[in-house]
Amino acid sequence: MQIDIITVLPELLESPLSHSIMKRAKDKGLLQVHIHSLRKWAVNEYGQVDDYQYGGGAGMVMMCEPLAKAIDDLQKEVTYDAIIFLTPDGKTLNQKIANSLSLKKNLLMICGHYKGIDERIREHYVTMEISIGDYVLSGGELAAAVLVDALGRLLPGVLNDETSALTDSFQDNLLAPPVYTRPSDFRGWKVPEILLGGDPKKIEEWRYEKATERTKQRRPDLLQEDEV
Ligand code: 6GU
Repeated sequence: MQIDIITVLPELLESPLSHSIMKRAKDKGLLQVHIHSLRKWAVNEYGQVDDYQYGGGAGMVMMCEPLAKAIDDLQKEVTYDAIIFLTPDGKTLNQKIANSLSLKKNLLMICGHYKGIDERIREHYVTMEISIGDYVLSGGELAAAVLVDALGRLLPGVLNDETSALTDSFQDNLLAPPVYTRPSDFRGWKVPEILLGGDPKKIEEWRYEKATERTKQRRPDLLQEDEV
C-alpha cells in the first residue's frame, strides 16, 4: 500500500510513523508513506498556503491553489483509490472503515489546519472525509497518523502473528478479553486457572465469554451495531 500525505507540518507525522509496527511495515516494503509539505506548492516566496476567510471571522483557511496543485502533481504519478480529508466533521473512523481502506492500493490524505480548507477542494477533489472522534484537534496530522497506523497493521504480513489483527478489540464487534503473562501469582493475584490448564477449546470459550461480558458491560452499543 502506498499512502501520500499532504501537510503543513511534516515533522508532526514523521515520528509517529517511524517506530514499532509502522517501521516494520515500511522495512518489509508492505507500506510506503510519503509525506509532502504543502509549502512546496505555496503561492509565493513566503511559503503562503492560507488566507483570511471570505465573509470575515477569526482563523485562516487553507487556499485552493496550493492544495489543487499538490494533488494534481501527485496524481500525475499515482492513481488514488481515495482522496481522504481528515476533518472533525467527517465520518467517524471505526474498525470497519479501517478494514475496508486497508484493502486499497493507493491513498492520498490531506491534513487540514487553521479553520480548515477551502470548500471547493472538498467538493472537487476529496472523495472521503474522516474524523477520529468527537473532539477537536489542532490539525489533521495526528488523525492521519492514527489512520495510517490503523490501516498499516492490517496489511497482510505486517503483524508477526497473522491471526493477531483478527482477535483485536472491535473485530467481530467485540472488545478483547483480558490477557495475562508471567508470573501466574503476583502478590496473591492469580491468573485464571483455565488459562494455565492448556485446553485450547476451553481457553477459546473462556475468552469469548469474557469478551462478550466486557462488551455488554462497557460497550453495549457494539452488540447492536451492524452498519459501517
Ligand atoms: Cl480528522 N481533525 C481535527 N482537526 N480534529 C479532529 C479530527 C480530525 N478528528 C477528530 N478531531
